Amino acid sequence: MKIYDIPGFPNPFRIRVVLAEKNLGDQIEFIKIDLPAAEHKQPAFLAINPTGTVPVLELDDGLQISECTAITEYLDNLDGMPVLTGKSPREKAVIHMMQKRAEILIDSVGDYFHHATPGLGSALQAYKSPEWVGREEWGERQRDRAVSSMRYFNEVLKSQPYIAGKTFSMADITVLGGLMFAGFAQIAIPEECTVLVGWAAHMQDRPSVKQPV
Ligand SMILES: N[C@@H](CCC(=O)N[C@@H](CS)C(=O)NCC(=O)O)C(=O)O
Repeated sequence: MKIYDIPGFPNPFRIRVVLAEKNLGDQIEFIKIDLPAAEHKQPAFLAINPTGTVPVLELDDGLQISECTAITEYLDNLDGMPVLTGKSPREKAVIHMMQKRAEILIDSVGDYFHHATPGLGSALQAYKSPEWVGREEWGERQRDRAVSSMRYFNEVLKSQPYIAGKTFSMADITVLGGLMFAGFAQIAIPEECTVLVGWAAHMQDRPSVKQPV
């Protein structure tokens, strides 16, 4: 299998944690996509993923799967023993619900970073909406959305050890990716979110998070 990504970026991080959790790292060939050079916006990459984002998983038969949730579902179920996406219908439903909420966090941070800050630099400016449509104001609203999301997860974690309940799941990985991205985009976690901060620190002890593939 191949993965198109760029190491150290938040969404690629999500899949690299999954690979570590499932011990699949040695089955993957990584192909680096140069995001700051806008390689992901060129026709060759858009043919792989029309949304122009990484990561993308490519199977040996050529099928290309984008979207971290879809990639995680595939990798987690490959051995018939899912540990990140739920086993029972109830577990699956809750994990997917919380995964969607976690994606609101990571996507809001991404929208703020790309639209209200210089983002990844000048090569990508051409792919943003022009200033006159209120791009920056919209971007600022995404930052507020990300901060509300942090407050929400802080409340969730007051009554359960993990984002989707009693066990570690892909939703935890997504929130960690969101907080990682927030740090990069200089969106501070609100001071009162001490439970979220403590949880994130505790998650760093997990081998897959400490050392993703
Ligand atoms: N919903 C997508 C998000 C992927 C995403 O936004 N990836 C970032 C890298 S962290 C990206 O490719 N950004 C490039 C851009 O938006 O220009 C997923 O789950 O895979």
